[in-house]
Amino acid sequence: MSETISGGHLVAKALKAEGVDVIYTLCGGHIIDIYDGCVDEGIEVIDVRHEQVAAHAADGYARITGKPGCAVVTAGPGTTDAVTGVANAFRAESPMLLIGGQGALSQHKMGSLQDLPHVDMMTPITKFAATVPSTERVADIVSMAFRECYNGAPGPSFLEIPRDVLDAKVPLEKARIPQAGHYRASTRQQGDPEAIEQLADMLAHAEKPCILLGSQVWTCRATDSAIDFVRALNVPAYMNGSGRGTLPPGDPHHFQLSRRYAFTEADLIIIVGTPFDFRMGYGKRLSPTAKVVQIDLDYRTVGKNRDIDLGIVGDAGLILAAAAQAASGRIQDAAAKRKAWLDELRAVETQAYEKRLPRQHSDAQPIDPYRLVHEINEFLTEDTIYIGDGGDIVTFSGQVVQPKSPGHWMDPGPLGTLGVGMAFAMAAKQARRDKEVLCLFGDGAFSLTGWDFETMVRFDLPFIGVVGNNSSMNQIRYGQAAKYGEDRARIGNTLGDIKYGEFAKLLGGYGEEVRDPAEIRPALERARESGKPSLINVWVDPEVYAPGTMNQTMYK
Ligand SMILES: Cc1ncc(C[n+]2csc(CCOP(=O)(O)OP(=O)(O)O)c2C)c(N)n1
Ligand SMILES: [Mg+2]
Repeated sequence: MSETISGGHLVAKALKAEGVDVIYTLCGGHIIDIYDGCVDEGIEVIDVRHEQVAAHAADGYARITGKPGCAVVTAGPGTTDAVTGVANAFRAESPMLLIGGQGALSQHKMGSLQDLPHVDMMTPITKFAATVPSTERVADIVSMAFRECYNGAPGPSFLEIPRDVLDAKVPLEKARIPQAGHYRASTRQQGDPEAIEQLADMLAHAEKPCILLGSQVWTCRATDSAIDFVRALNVPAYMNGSGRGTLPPGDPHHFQLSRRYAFTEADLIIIVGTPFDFRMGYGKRLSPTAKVVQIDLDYRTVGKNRDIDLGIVGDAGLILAAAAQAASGRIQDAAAKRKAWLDELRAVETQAYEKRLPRQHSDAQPIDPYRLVHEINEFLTEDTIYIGDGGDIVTFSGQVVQPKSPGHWMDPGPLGTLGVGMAFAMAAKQARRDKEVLCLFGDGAFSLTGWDFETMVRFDLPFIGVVGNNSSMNQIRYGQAAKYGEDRARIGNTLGDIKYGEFAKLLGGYGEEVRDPAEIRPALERARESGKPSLINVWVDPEVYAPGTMNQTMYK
């Protein structure tokens, strides 16, 4: 008799071939054969408390490792619970595979337990969504799904595997099992050489250029090319999303607080790997007279919402390296030529920084959120991965917290999903045990997925959690107060005074409460030293709001 293999074991082989060494999951009878396959392939199984967390963790794993992440959830409610995580990965261009269970093919549309039209539901928020039709094809279709994750800008794929397809055993020689490194090609593109020449020309003529390094700079692992580019051509750089930390704070080309000024005054603006979405004011805030260049992995993003002077589709690193090389002979003495422009921006930057400094040093009680995010920023090391998960408090941190290394900043991305924090911390710590992980939560955001603190304890994944607690969904409350008046502003946004430090202790972690701003730093130190998953609950002033919240820029 020939050797046989089951669907679940074929899934595990296909994951292994892709280099996936962990799956995030919440169990169900439809999917247990995948676990059994993971045992054989040496793939770790991290079981969480909510499928949303499993999907966010797969997203986070992809961002941290550069490999696709994988979440496995059961049919029906398991899959619907994971929808938010897939949607977040879709908007954030994060390559992950969600595998959902499904009722047996033999009971198709008969009303089996947990049966739902998963593929129809997932199609608009994935790059690829399909049913696996036969056991022989399981590994083949998993590899297909991974291939599709890398079509243009990366993103998620979804597969549902009917229970009878997953559990059945087929002769080994009948199953197609793609081998590692032999079933998909690199999709990195260098960009049109003519367009690179044009960019080099524009750079040679620009007196006041600036560059925005977006999330794809990290996705493409283009850090070195980006640094070489800005240094060789003496171009001031702004960073957003996962692109934060490409240059360390203090670097002469690192700018943050003068972005609006630069976008108004520049004569050449190069946008790398970030769309003209709400975070960019849909491109409307760029000087109408500046030349605008957009570089992106996705042709659909280039020129969307705003006209551009030059668009280049491809890999940020390859394009920036080629452009720097092409321009190098054409710009004589780039550094000297642009010194005045950099000095001008630095002066704007310094002024903005100094204006805010008293707030960052505030001794007020309840604590000024600026003080909290300032303390966090000072506390971060080169090896601390920073995660922001919340509303107003995270808007504060976006202005003040500067990651010290590339790939050390995580936020949900343009879906603005509350509840990513615990999952990102889980994935970051699991994938990079050598790193410290610090997550700042709003109290509202924390409570969406906070039970997975228990998973952090169970899998011994120490991290420093900080809850900026204002007993409110404050970012929404501000908009209600502004629109309907203070007396009607407390509807639907008020939370209890929960001592999240006690919650951490209940679940086996380290916890503290902080009311005195002078105690923030020592509490952070103690959390670091505890070596446990921790929550420092910092009571912040509910009556102060971040500027971004007050001018409601997220809706503009
Ligand atoms: C999943 C999800 N639900 C709702 C929202 C809308 N929302 C944006 S900010 C916010 C308030 C968050 O409160 P908290 O995390 O406590 O932060 P705070 O604004 O109080 O600092 C809400 C509910 C969202 N972005 N994501
Ligand atoms: Mg809050």
